[in-house]
Amino acid sequence: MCWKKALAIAVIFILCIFQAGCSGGFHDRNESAGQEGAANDYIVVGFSQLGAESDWRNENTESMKSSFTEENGYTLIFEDGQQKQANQIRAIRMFIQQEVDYIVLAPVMETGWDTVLQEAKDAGIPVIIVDRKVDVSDEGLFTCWVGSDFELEGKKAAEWLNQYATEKGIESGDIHVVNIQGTKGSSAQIGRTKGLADAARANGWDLMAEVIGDFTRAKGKEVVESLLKQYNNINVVYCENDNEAFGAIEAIEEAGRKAGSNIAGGEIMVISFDGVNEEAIQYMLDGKIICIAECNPLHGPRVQAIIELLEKGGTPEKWQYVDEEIYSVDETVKRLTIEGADYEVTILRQKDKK
Ligand code: GYE
Repeated sequence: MCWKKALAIAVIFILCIFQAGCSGGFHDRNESAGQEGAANDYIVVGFSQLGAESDWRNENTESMKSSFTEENGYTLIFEDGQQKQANQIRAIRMFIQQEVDYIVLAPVMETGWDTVLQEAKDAGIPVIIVDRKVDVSDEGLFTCWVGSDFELEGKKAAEWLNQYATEKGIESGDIHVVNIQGTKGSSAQIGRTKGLADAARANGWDLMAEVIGDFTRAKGKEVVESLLKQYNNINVVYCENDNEAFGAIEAIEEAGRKAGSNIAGGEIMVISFDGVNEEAIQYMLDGKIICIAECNPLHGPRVQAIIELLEKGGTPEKWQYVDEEIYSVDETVKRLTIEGADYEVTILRQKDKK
């Protein structure tokens, strides 16, 4: 070949390499999207987290932050709603203005999202709901949801109590239970409350009170303190998360009572949800929380997988439920059967300490 032709081929080759190097990754992104300084080839995710009320929430935030890193090809815009739906709506509108590629929403409550999700849809931005659900008139307003089956968690905790009482010969009328509920109107509260209320009705337990504890330690303590003053026969405290349980135990001990499983001997049994950290495990090993229905907060990689599928043009499953366990320190109940399905109880022992 002549030298001119060879030179032309070489120039084209170099230009191709240069072009590939500049596009730098698998996505070309709109330059207006993302935070100032964000490179235009990252996937921009706006995540509206609902708050920082519990250990579960902190683990969840951590999981999301460690999935949506620049190293993984993302720019994350994180907004903390501080338990207020209005803040979350404002964050979503900001994400729309910023033309993010995806909106991820962990909604504080179920209702009230139709308008803002319609706005996201009109802007052509896919919305992935994580953790709690949204109750909207048109399910086409969001791409998919990933989280826990909160009612099943509640059923497991209640069935554990039912089997424990049966094994120990405790009459159902002698179960005097109070429910320390989570944030009113959130899926976790609605599902866990229903799990207990249905079981109480079916088994004939005395469900004495349902009060809001906001998923926090401080509120959990405050409401249990006043319930213990109001009723002297409470023997089961069902807390809709561990932080409430930690507060409840403080209130029980400050009232001169003991948190434990021997309810016939005057102890107050504490049951809860989450089981995300060492503190919760320690409370179990100390025999103060008797049973925990696990709630898994590690949704970062799950949402990341959903986005990767969408990027490839795939269609994620609309409802993605996470498998969860039930833990106890007491060996009385080893297996639960709920609506024909069997669930093994994971018995924690000292050696399981993290
Ligand atoms: O159980 C609780 C948190 O929605 C699953 O919210 C979540 C719940 C979790 O504050 O600890």
